[in-house]
Amino acid sequence: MMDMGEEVYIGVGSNMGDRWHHIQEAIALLHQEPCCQICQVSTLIETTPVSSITQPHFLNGAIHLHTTLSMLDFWIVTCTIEKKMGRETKGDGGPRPIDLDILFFGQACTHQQHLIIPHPLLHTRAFVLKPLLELCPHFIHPILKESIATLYHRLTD
Ligand code: PH2
Ligand code: MG
Ligand code: MG
Repeated sequence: MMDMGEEVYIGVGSNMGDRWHHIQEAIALLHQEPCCQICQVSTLIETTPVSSITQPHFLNGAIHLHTTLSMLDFWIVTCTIEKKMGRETKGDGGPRPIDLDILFFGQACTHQQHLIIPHPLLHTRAFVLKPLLELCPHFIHPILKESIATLYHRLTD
């Protein structure tokens, strides 16, 4: 049987140019990766920026995929796609054509300089939890030990 690898959830966002087209392009580039199998893409939703600077509204969604890559190799894939799509490495939180954030990599946890998994803010952000709620309401956050549905309802109810 084929090794399905790790169950991964990515948050995807765009607030520059043709946002829908950027997200479709990122999905197509992930689809081309031989070690990645896309399972499901959430509905894309228009969201108000959570930001200290004024910037355009986002289109946000989440992607469920399986990968046989290691966490670091998969992270390099996401960074390479961001770069290929014109993402600048300013890290100033300003508008971007594409943002690919690894939310969960199975139940794995890491805390490195540029990579923290699970994403440290995901339980505070409705623009992340709402798309996840559609894909995996019963997925358990490996640190908080609570389901996406519980985290979503705690934030929004
Ligand atoms: N991403 C951020 C900061 N703020 N706000 C929304 N609505 N959507 C995002 O994807 C987003 C944000 C940093 O990556
Ligand atoms: Mg982000
Ligand atoms: Mg990011």
